[in-house]
Formats: sequence, C-alpha cells, structure tokens
Amino acid sequence: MSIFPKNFLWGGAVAANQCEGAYQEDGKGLSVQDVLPRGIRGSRTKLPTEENLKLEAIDFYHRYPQDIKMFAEMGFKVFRTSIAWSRIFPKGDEEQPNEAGLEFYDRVFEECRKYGIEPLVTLSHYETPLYLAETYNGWTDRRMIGFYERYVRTVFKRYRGKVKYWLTFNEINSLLHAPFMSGGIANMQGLTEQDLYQAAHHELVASALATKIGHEMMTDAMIGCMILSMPTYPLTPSPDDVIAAMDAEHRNYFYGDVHVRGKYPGYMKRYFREHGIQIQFAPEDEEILKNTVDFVSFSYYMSVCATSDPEKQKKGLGNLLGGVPNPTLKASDWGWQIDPKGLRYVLNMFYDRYQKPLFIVENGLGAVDVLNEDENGNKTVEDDYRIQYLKDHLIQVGEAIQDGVEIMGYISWGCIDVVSASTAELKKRYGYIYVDRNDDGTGTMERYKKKSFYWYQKVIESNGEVLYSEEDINLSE
Ligand code: BGP
Repeated sequence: MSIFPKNFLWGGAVAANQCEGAYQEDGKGLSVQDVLPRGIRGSRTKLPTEENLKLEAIDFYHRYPQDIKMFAEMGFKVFRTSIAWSRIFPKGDEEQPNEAGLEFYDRVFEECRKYGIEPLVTLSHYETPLYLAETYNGWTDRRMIGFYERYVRTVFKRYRGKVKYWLTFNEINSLLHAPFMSGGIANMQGLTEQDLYQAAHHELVASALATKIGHEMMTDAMIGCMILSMPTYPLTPSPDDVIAAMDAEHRNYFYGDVHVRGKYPGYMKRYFREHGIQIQFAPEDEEILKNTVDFVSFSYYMSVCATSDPEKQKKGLGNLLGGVPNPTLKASDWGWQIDPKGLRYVLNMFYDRYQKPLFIVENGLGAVDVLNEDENGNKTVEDDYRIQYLKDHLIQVGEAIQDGVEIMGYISWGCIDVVSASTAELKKRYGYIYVDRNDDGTGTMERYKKKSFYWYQKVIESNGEVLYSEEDINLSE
C-alpha cells in the first residue's frame, strides 16, 4: 500500500508571466515582469526590450491546449498557474475588467476540467500591473488593497465553480528581498525597512481580505497562503548561532504566523520596537487579519545556515532570503544548495507550528538540458539528474507523511520549461517537457517529452509506490 494518501494531489506549476507570453495581446497591460531584464533579480528597465524572454515566453497563451493535454498524459491531478492581474485590469485601478482577459482563463480552466485536472490558482505571482508600480509605488500604498480587492472579487465571481484552490500571493515573504518584482515598488530611492514592512502589512491585510471574500463568495473554496520556505540551520552548535538561526526563521515564520494565527507575533513586535519601525494599522485591520487561511502552501528549493560571527557571513548564490551556505551540502549549477532532508524538516516544522494541511506547490531542479535523439529517432532529454533530485525529495515527503504531517499534495515547479524568475533565462530548465526555445530567442517552440516525463507519469500512476522500487529510474517509453 502506498504511503501517500489516496487523494494526494500530484501535479506541476507555472506562473503566467513565465509561460504565457502574449504580453500585449487581447488588451493586456504591462506588468512589472515585462520590464525586468535578463540576469538581474529585482532591477528594471524602462520599457520592454527584445532581451526580455518573458514577453513571448513559451507561448502558453496560444499553446495551452497542447500543454494541458501533455499534463493530463502524465496524470496530473492538479495544475498550478497564476492569473496575470494585468490581463484582467490592464492598469490595475480601472473600474471595469477586460473581458478578453477573463475569457482566456475561462478557456484554460475549462481545458483542465476536460481532463479532470483541478486548477490551483495564484492570484498574484510577482505580476503587479506596471501602472500600479509606477503610479502608486506598489504595495507601499494602502490603496493597493482596494485595487487587489476589486481584482479578486472579479476573478472569484467569474471562476467560482471552476477553481476550488486559491493562493493569495506567491512567496509573500520575499517582498523585503525583491521589492520591485515581489511588491511592485518601482521607486526604491530612500526606501526604508519601515516602508518595506508597511508594504508587507498591506499585502498581509489584502491576503486576509481575499480569504474572507473567497469564503463568502465560494462555499467549497480552499484558500491558502504561499511562503518561500528556506529552513535555517545554525552554522555551528554555538548557542549564539542557534539564536541567529531562530531569529532568521522568525523573519520568515512571521508571514505564516499572521496568516494562520490572525495576528502579529510577539517576536515581531519586539523587532519593530527595537528597530524604530511603526506599522500603521487602519482601524479595521485587526479584524480583517482574523480571516485565517485553510491551508499553508510553500516552495522549497534549499536550506541555509545562520551564524552570529560577522566574519563568516557570506551569502550563497540564489539564497534570496539571505543565509550562509551549508558546508555539508552540494549545490545545483546555479548555486542552490540541494537538501532533500530539509523538505522533511520544513514540513514537520510547519505542521508542528500550524496544525493545518500543507501543500508543497514548488520544488525542482533548474538544470541545463541537452536535447538528443533516442534510438527511435525521437528527440528527448536524458535527465536522470532531475529524476534523482525529485525522487530524493519525494522520499522525504513520504517520511514526513509517516511522521504524521498532513500533506494535500506535491506540485513540482516548471512542469514544462519556462523562463526563470530570478535570471529570466531559458537555459535554466525545470520541466518534464522540453521547449525548443533558447536564450537568444531562437527555437521552434516545439515540445518534447523528457525521460522525467515518463518517470513522473509512473510516480503518479502508482501514487508514489514506484519511488520505493529499484526500476523507477530506468524507464523507457
Ligand atoms: C520561485 C518562484 C517561481 C520560480 C522558482 C524557481 O521563487 O516562485 O516563479 O521561478 O522560484 O526560480 P528560478 O526560476 O529563478 O530558477
């Protein structure tokens, strides 16, 4: 019998801005992603440039029927994507939505339904409309809550009955680390920690408001928060390092704590006091925050270490939230440290703390893939390294299930190759499906099944049992 529960939601994830392309089609307005150049997380250009692969991405906007069909062939139970806010409200502060944008997602969700795939929809995945970023300086402005509320009411009304699972903000805890991409904060001049935490407060209130509205408008909806999880271990056994790790974890748990407990935790109030930060609460905020989430979802790619020794402070590559690399771990080609056991650890930590269902909604390996022909002349990628990575992580998910952790499902990141969020390149691939598109803009956009496609198909088909058998890696079509 499988360790994984009977209704375990297996699937894959993308985000609108990383896969759709069609950045100006059918009335879509620009989003912050349309002006982010390649290679630099968080900085921006003035206008969309040819350099920006996200403008065309993998053309999911036109090819979604073919792509969703392939997800169905793998046996997906769930498909996570986001709605591009600026397709629905091109500038963000209009009174009326853009009908053509709404129709596009009608079609996407209907296509999922056709195959019995449950959509899991992120309302805001690093996709603030550019106009809101430039006019209001994004989430630093309280009026953003109203714009977000209008957008959320519109899509809940339109897609209720079609979408049951919703996430309010992707990796909501990343705002302090990538203010433009995550918080739509276009003007960073003179920006203080106070401003950033105030912006985070606005997002937290907006998230709780979306949860409230969702529960009122949809009886069967499940609404979750989404946290960038990056467990922090002490670099040494010294008590000072343990406290440094605890402090770093608190900076992260803060967001989950507010979403699950409905109020600010004491350790954060202390931090604000000691750093001269005063969060402005509107009279209604305390009540709104009490609308807590139904489940906690998170991305997991790596763990980090914390040290109290300033001489040992060294930020690892790709550690978006900061942290020192763990000397016992190996890293991916992009310097992301690989730690499957960290996934079991973080699942246990979240569950011990929240006692809420958990949902792994991102995990995977960004790697360089080589498209080759197999003996039958079919183009494919022999991505045993990806299979190994995913298998190692899934085994740890199985361990956490045996620890008693309630897990709704496992969704790997970039089930089809998409443009990278942090570096905006296509060379960094995560997919089970290879997309013939390159960083220089060349390629046919054709889709090819990688070896991992067939492997994941077996994993889903056997509800995880194949993970424990010897034959799983050497699969052939
Ligand atoms: C998360 C984002 C995703 C995704 C992933 C992988 O932070 O939510 O959008 O892209 O990381 O990161 P990257 O694409 O930079 O490799």
